Amino acid sequence: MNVPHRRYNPLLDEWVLVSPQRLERPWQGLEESPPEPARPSYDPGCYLCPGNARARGSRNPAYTTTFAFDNDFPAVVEQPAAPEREDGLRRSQAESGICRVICFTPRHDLTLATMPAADVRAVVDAWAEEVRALEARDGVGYVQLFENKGELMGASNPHPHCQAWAVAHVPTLPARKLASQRAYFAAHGRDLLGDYLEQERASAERVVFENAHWAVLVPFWAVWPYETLLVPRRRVADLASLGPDERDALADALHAITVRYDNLFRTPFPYSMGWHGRPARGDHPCWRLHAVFLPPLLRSASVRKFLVGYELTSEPQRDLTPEVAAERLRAQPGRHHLEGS
Ligand code: H2U
Repeated sequence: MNVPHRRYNPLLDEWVLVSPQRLERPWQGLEESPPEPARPSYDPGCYLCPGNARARGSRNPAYTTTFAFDNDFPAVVEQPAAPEREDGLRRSQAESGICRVICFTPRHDLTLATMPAADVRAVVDAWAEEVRALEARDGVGYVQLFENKGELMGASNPHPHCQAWAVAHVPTLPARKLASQRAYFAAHGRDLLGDYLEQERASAERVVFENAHWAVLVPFWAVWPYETLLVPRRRVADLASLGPDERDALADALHAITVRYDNLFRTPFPYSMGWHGRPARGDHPCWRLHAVFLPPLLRSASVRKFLVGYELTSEPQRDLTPEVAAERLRAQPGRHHLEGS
């Protein structure tokens, strides 16, 4: 479909405008500066490296695998928060919770794309355990796990890490996904993402990578140029429910997609990645665990997609089709471009 059209996102119940011809327009706008040169394996000035002092004085242990700690600058806190208010159309709600930071490895210079498979598996285990432990705490309604990678995405530190924010309310996007998956399950008796995965595997057009337990695809409704969806072949609703083989296969899938991202423009590919597991409370047979990768780069390592004018005021718009994006990612070698060089 090489002409402008709209596509529906059944998970978020919203539309995206697809304008493939827009990539032909000349670009005289911002070019991002090239990423910083190779990093050292240990940086004495890094707040997240083993043995170093953090910004508020705590000292990291000399950790040798993953390491998680309470965020020193949390977005939510456990103390009793502001009371609820309703004043006409002016409504506010108390919010409370816990913010954690999870370092993937003691090595300052690595990423999910360049870490050994066994170490990525350790990250998967740390994610599952962090989410499980946070969900077990009183008053937690949802745990959002996310990684902001690269300066372009506003990461404040290049040391490989992610964050987990446990909050009392189910936030806006997971709440919308809950409503959509619930409605679909009520109407069809099957889960929405399971049916979607089956349809995509049948045509294979948008599938980038598959192994025995996971698939990575550019969703039909992708907004960001090289956005991908990582989804398990079995309906599992949260990270902690993944079995050992599924965790190994997840490490393999994470490696596969992040390597292809780096290879695409031969740069450490920036992205925001988020896990969407089921809400912490209640039974959710409709929910299938999934992760989204939302990378901003469009044309090269230095030209990004801006979601501004029409996108901010009307609806998201993308410039290349999800099918072309999937084809380009699929064509990338599974071996990292820096490996062996
Ligand atoms: P980002 O790179 O995505 O901003 O994540 C880094 C997090 O680490 C950030 O939330 C926390 C910041 O608050 N942090 C600490 O908790 N202690 C520090 O000493 C530095 C950074």
